[in-house]
Amino acid sequence: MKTALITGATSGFGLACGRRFAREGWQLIVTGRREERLQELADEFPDTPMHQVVLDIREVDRVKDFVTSLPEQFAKVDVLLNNAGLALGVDPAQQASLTDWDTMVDTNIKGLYHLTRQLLPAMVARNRGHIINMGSVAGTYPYPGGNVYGASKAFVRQFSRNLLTDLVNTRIRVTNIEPGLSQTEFSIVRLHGDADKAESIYQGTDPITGNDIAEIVYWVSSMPPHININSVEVMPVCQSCGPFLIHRDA
Ligand code: NDP
Ligand code: 8X3
Repeated sequence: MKTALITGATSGFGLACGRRFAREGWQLIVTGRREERLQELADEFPDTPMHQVVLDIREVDRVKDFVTSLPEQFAKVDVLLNNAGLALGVDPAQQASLTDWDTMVDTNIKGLYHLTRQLLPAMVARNRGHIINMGSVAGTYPYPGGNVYGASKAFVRQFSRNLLTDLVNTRIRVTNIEPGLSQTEFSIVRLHGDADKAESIYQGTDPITGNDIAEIVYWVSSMPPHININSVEVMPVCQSCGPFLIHRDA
């Protein structure tokens, strides 16, 4: 039985991916801060072996303990889905909260690379594994208010490429998924709980869903072992890239 470790499995993409891999007969290691959501996922799939761990990915010492104390049955991770992450705020840089910036860096960058670093030696020893990182179109294209969030996802994109370079003499695969506008709890979190404002972001659009991303994540993980999908950039049809901005003096 194959094993997928999914961070941020309590909502959105991570939850949808958990369901998808469970339906395909994989066993799961699922993490997130909301214990009741992890339990709900386990209850939904009573026949799926599931190791649920309440873990704040920013607590890097706990990340290490989490990896070293994986039960024997779950210790051989075939897919690591580094999905836990968030955006906080849409203010321009000169007004943005430094606390929010630190939280994004600690979660999207440091949490992701600590967990990856802790798991990699076992993958290299087995010469097997697939690291799937959740990047974003925000890591490639700038937009107003994207500042540190976009920069954190640019880190994820380049880290993914550099991992591939370091691992070129192994069978380990690395993929960066780069979604655009997607309806999850992402915007509610970004707007600090303002659900109405978050809903308005998706009004009149046909956004990506968690199930859409789960389909893509499962697809990249199902490629023949000699194939590595380096990255998948995906937007809903209603989205495109903006023009360059030019400010003209009056
Ligand atoms: P959700 O808010 O629905 O899910 C985010 C997940 O991340 C939750 O399970 C949450 O779990 C977890 N998480 C956040 N902070 C932490 C933390 N400190 N420790 C552990 N887990 C944490 O949003 P999405 O599903 O949309 O987001 C998933 C990923 O996809 C993120 O990396 C996001 O940046 C990225 N993304 C999202 C897009 C979108 O438009 N929605 C587009 C492109 C990329 P809990 O709160 O229980 O800890
Ligand atoms: C989330 C997509 O465009 O809101 O990463 O930054 S976007």
